[in-house]
Amino acid sequence: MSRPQKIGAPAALKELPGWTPAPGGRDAICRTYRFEDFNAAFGFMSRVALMAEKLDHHPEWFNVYNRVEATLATHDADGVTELDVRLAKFMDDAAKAHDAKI
Ligand code: H2B
Repeated sequence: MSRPQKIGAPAALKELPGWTPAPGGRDAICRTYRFEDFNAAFGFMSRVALMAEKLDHHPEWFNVYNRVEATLATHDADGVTELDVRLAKFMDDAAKAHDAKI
């Protein structure tokens, strides 16, 4: 499968309110979501996991109870691509569906 070209975090972030550059100087974007409880957070993660498999594009993420910290980058491209923008938008929509507080 051909992988998308690197666009870089600054270009991607113009399309993604709520997302920020990942710390540590790597070309990646991140966002933290907070939900009502673990059930809502894990429901969100399940929804995103199914899409990640479909896209063959997977988030780096960390969950504690109602909080999900997500980092997106395309490892094959060594940076941020349109695939990350696509997954980020899907995650924002899914977060709304699971009543994310942020
Ligand atoms: N996810 C992300 N975020 N970046 C990748 O480059 C990537 C991936 N590559 N998921 C895929 C899987 C690749 O490792 C497999 C072999 O297709």
